[in-house]
Amino acid sequence: MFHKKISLFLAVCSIAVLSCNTNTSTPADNLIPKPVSVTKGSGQFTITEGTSIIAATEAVKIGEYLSAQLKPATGFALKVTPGTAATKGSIFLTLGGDASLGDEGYELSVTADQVTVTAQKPAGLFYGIQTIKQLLPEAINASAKQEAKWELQSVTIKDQPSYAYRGSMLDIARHFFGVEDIKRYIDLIATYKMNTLHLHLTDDQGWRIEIKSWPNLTAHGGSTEVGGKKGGFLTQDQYKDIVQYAMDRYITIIPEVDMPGHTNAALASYPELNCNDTATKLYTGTEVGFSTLCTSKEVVYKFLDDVIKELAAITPGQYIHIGGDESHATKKEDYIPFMEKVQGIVKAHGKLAIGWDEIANCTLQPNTIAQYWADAANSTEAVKKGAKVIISPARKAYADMQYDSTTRLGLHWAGYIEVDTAYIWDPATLEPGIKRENIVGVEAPLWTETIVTMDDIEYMLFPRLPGYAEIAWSPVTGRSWDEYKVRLGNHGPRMKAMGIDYYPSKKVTWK
Ligand code: TNX
Repeated sequence: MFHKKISLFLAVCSIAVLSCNTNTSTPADNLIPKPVSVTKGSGQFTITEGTSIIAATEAVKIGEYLSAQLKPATGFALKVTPGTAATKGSIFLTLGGDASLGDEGYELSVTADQVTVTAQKPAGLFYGIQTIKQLLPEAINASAKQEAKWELQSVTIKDQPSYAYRGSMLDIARHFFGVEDIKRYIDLIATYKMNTLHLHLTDDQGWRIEIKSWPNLTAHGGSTEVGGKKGGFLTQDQYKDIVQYAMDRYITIIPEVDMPGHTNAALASYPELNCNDTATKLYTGTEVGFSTLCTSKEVVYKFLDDVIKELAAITPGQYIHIGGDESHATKKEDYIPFMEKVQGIVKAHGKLAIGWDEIANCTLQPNTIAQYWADAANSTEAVKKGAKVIISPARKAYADMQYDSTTRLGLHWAGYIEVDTAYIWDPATLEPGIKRENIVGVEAPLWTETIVTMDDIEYMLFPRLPGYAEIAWSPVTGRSWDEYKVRLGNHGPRMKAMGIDYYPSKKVTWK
């Protein structure tokens, strides 16, 4: 009996050892997005109650963000002190260093004595902090106090993004999502070093941003959503709060007002926007391409001028997205001068325009960006006209596409997008006519015809979003699915600790 017990004990031990041996990687091996260079050292730094955060004056706010990020799981309230020199046992955030790191790059050094993040600009420090979090045990992502040793392995990391534009889009028009959900969305994309959130604010099913000079847009046009339930909208104050929250995380909000199609909510709210002067009915279905503003009416341009003026005034970012997709109910000869005129309105209010790839049919203002979603010919045409392109190919980057035929949410008109399909592509070689130098970056849009709750959002975004973030951030050389899928699998407990109920794809071995 005694011997049996011992041998059972030994058997269990050796299995434990074996399973440990099969996964000896450390957090530094599993970073997403993968840094440009990681050199592991020996020893580790331990964060304790007494660890202080020392930050350059311009970085005190970032130091406070770090302290707040570490607090829930560690229970420590780390003190942040302004300063220009590190002391032993501190986390030091400092500006300067290697100029080649650029506006968003950072260098992170972890030794037994201290952690130092160096960057040219505060944004780089912010990204360094995201890396620090991923170097800590996964329990750091929990929202309540955990028992863990808060150790970071010694390492030197040099890192900077491949693309300047790294984003996601959330459609709050088909189903409305309010301030708390949008803030969580911002936190989730910030974790993966994305810097842009495109908000699709208006569509056939709802107008979701308060426009003071046209109040019925939200009073009536925002009152429902897909499926017929009560809708909702953001007041300008709420929008400003979101913009600030995003800015504190180095994320730019790009607001989209879609036009001349996808406008039923506006057409239902103001009869004069229709060619027959008759308001349409509110729409709660999911068809596309049936609505259009009356492009020959002066009042329509007065309307758009007011809308863009109000939006520009509360949007510090330089871009306003003017949609332009799927305007099947607008004649092409009307669509072209309309989109050209609206680009002018955006410019008059001091902003630059982005349009979905159909905008390539028009004369483009210098600096208008085309967003490639469906039509390679359009996008290539935009490049020929000198425009830069955001790469969001539906067949690769649409987060509302189902993973496979069993996915309970989402659509599949552009195909099924398993986690490997979402990862295995390179924006710079996707289309022969769109080269690296024509591309500002990558965006993964999430349309919400079938997405009703924050849980639904997270299920569709995860685990694809970390891959999109990596495509936008990490060098293409050295990227491979076989290597990435191991990191992603090891990342599972982190997503769980963040409270994300991700799709457990069979293509990945989950830790
Ligand atoms: C196409 S993408 C659309 C959206 C839909 C989406 C659903 C684009 C510019 N237009 O209106 O919501 O497909 O996947």
